[in-house]
Amino acid sequence: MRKTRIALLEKGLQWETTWVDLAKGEQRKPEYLAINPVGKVPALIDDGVVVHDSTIINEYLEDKYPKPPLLPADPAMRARARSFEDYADTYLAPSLFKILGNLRKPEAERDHDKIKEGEREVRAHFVFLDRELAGRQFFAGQLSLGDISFVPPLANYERAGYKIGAEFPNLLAWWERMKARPSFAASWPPD
Ligand SMILES: N[C@@H](CCC(=O)N[C@@H](CS)C(=O)NCC(=O)O)C(=O)O
Repeated sequence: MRKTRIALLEKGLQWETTWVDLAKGEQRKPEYLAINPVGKVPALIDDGVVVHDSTIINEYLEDKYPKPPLLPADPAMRARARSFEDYADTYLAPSLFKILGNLRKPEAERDHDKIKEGEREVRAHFVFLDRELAGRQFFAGQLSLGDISFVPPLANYERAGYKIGAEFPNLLAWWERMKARPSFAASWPPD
């Protein structure tokens, strides 16, 4: 998953990818369930330790390989970074899915009301995110797991032909900052 690839790249870590073909249901095969009993990707195997769920993998990487840090030192700012990490997964991604999940379907099967609903929700998220970035380079002061978790959903949004509007200047400047990082290009397309 790109979120985890970005964290690995930002920490200068090397990895090897083993692809699990979801369309063929390989995630439900006993060999994979022995690694991740939940039957989802991604999973990380590091020195024999198995970790699954992209958020937990990134937290593990931060604990095991603290330099360079992807969480601030101050507890309040760490909580802020984690809140934005959760916001990307729990709030932004489902709204984007209402749009992108439909655009992946043939035109005749698309639910246009759902797309409109997603677009309205995304706009409200952008209002919030733009406000939270006022006077800040990154969501929690320095680059953190919070910023990283927004990259895959927003990159999907752009690939679908959408743009973050100029009415969200702080969000737009932050997005350009994230896209300028070497980890952005190096994490896509997947290796
Ligand atoms: N919260 C999990 C979500 C994992 C997830 O839903 N992975 C999807 C692919 S993006 C998957 O494995 N789907 C296969 C399936 O549900 O059978 C994470 O961030 O790692």
